Amino acid sequence: MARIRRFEERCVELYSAERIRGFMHLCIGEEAVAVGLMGALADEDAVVSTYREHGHALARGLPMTSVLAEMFGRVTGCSRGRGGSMHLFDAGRRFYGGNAIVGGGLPVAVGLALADAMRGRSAVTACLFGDGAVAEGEFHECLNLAALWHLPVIFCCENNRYAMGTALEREHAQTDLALRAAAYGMPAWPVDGMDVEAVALAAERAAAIVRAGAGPCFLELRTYRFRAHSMYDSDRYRERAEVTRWKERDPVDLLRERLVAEGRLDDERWTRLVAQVDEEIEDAVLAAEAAPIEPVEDLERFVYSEPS
Ligand SMILES: Cc1ncc(C[n+]2csc(CCOP(=O)(O)OP(=O)(O)O)c2C)c(N)n1
Ligand SMILES: [Mg+2]
Repeated sequence: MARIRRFEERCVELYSAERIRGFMHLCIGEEAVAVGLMGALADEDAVVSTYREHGHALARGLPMTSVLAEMFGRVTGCSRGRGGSMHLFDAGRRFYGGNAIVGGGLPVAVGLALADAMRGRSAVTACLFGDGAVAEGEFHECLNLAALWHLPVIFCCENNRYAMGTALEREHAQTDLALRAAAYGMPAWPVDGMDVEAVALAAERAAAIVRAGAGPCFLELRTYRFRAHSMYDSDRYRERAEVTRWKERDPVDLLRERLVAEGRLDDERWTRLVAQVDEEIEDAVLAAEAAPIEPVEDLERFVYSEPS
């Protein structure tokens, strides 16, 4: 979580310096969701993510160098620099985006799970999306089909209480999102998304249910983004006091304090850990800056798939 946090804090500086361009959405405050969930998945499982996916990608094991190079628009990026922050993709790690379309990953995830089921594989697909996606038609179509066909999907709703500037209660007639999913006949429950251990336990339980062939599960991961929706958002739709209140349950601090109390972490080890992370980040920045952009001759490649 510290690695994701420091990475994104550095991305803010790089964005201000115009090293990173385009849209950028940060998950600062939501790191426990990424880390808790990915720990419950195996290499053969699939992940479908959103545009707020730096943390998901790093926790899934995409190298920081390939993530940052992508954000710099370099050919060494995981999507050859063509996708940027919102389109991190790594088929080898079964990380199927990064998607700019709210809810756009849901049908992709159900399709992947259907393919795995048809091929008799035991893989599960974890599908991440925001509370905003729950208000869309495709959310309901996807949950319905996944439940009807007993598909191996863990639906992971990152409920950070806002869809851009729209608060949960201004968008949803029923704000208990797990209850909405339960209507499709799948196990669905709310989870403290600020507590990485709670997320990990819930994800392990959900993965076990789904892997056993019982059909999909739904986790409502209650979390909060500490920063604005994106780099272009002036963040004037919520009270400062609310942000401050949520920051009191900062997921990184919560775990660090717990580990210190249990005698499993001390200041020296923590400082060393942060220093290691910072070194990894600076190496990634140097590598991204040194990497080339895609040659103009390649611009038309991948419009159609290439024969292998
Ligand atoms: C289909 C679609 N409608 C609208 C948008 C514009 N849009 C981008 S992000 C966003 C809010 C989504 O909120 P949520 O799903 O809660 O995710 P969060 O940003 O909070 O992580 C909207 C409406 C979009 N990208 N795609
Ligand atoms: Mg949201």
